[in-house]
Amino acid sequence: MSIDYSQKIPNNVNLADDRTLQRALEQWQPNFVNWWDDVGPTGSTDHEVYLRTATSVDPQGWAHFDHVKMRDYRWGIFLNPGDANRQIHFGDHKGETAWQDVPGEHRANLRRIIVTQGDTEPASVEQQRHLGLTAPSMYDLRNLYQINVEEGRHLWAMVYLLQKFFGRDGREEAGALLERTSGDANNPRILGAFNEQTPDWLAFFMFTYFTDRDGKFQLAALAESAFDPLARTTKFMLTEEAHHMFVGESGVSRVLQRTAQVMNELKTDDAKRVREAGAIDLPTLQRYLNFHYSVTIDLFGADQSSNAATFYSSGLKGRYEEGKRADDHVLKGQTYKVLEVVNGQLVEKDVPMLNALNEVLRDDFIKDSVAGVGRWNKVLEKAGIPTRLVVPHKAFNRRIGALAGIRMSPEGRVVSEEEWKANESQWLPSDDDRAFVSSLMGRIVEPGKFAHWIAPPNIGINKNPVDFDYVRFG
Ligand code: BYC
Repeated sequence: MSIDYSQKIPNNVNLADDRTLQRALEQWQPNFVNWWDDVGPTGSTDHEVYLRTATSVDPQGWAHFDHVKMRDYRWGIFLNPGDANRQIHFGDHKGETAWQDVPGEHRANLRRIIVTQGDTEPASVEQQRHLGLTAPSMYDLRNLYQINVEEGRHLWAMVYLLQKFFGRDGREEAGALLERTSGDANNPRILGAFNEQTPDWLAFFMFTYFTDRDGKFQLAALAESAFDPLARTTKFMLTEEAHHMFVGESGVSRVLQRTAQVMNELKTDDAKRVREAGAIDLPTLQRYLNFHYSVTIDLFGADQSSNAATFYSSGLKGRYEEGKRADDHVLKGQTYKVLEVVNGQLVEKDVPMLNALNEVLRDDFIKDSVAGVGRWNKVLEKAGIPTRLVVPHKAFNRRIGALAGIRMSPEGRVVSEEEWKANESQWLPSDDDRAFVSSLMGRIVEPGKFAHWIAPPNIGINKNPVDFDYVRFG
């Protein structure tokens, strides 16, 4: 399954054999490049960046690393190999052969899922577009650009499905993916978190830790799909996604390392003194975490959703690691616990599991997120700092589902509007926090040099030294 780079659009799907599709995609391609030029990474066009490019979809060596001019990055269409005998392994069609085409009755729902997934990819590029101007190092700048080009490629992955399988509707949707804009009041991106800003690098690291992890779980659920082309394309996207979450996890770890070092040097846990010394204080880090975690868990949708039940039963979207679960994979008659507020108290109630599948996926995400927060705490523990970061309660600061709009402390206590107002700036990043973090952001791009507020990484990219020239400025 090596990728043909001699084509205008690199691909491993024999695009040259389907002239109509090839023409449709070649018409979309310049619109994509215009979109990239307009709202992609600011001022990056002439930079030569040490990027990985997929050369095959073989897990044992799928990527090639080299300096590539950002403008010349080859976005393409890469699907994991197919298995002609693959069977649907959950829902009402369990045991039937997976679909190579879209069944008429599932067309609208599949289109909606693919459009929603596709919409997040360009949205994140738009959200991150100015970060290059304040990169804490050349190494970090390279990682930002790597993520940006791969999110662009993920958009290609969804546009391929739309254009190949959804005819004129698909072409229109592919166009609209380049028209909605993150944060635009008139034509925003579809999901809430993708209309928030990513104004500074702490927000970027939290976003890539938490929000890219939503990507991991949603893509993993789609990789189970009965619609085989969707399963195959999302499997390959997952291969790329791992690095994005690594950037977030290691980014926050490095911030913590520096903060802990400053706290130890000054022998203080006073946030004001830590700030004066040019590091990010732990309460600010906790507030950023609270924000990105709560906004991200909203991305799983309402805790009870008839859409989720339909998506599962009709085979469009499975659960995380569906194949590893030891139940009947149909789930009729089973129940799951969700939260609601009764008389000012949070209570659990049992609801049909099929309707609670958004909550099931959210809970899987939460487990995975908490594990990484534990690894962050090890950094503090090793430095002898007693403070620990924690994820807030699932009901904290929610905007979607039964818990939306309930005023809740991070520990999970229902609070009055008054108490919320009095504490909001302790629980979520305040204007002052954001202004402080923003004041630390300055562009540092000499090889091997790092901003004061973040520790250098232990190792570089692709076994290169940390002070390698990851970006050559044109
Ligand atoms: N914001 O029945 P419900 C990634 C809407 S991230 C705004 O619960 P459903 C990436 C919902 O659309 C992965 N609106 O919905 C990460 C519905 O609207 P309508 C992205 C929201 O369908 C970083 C209504 O509320 N992939 O890849 O069960 C960088 C009722 O809700 C939100 C996917 O999401 C929200 N947060 O669940 C780059 C996978 N949540 O139709 C990339 C595909 C819900 O009533 N998407 N609504 O107007 C899906 O599977 C589903 O659409 C959702 C929503 C799970 C998102």
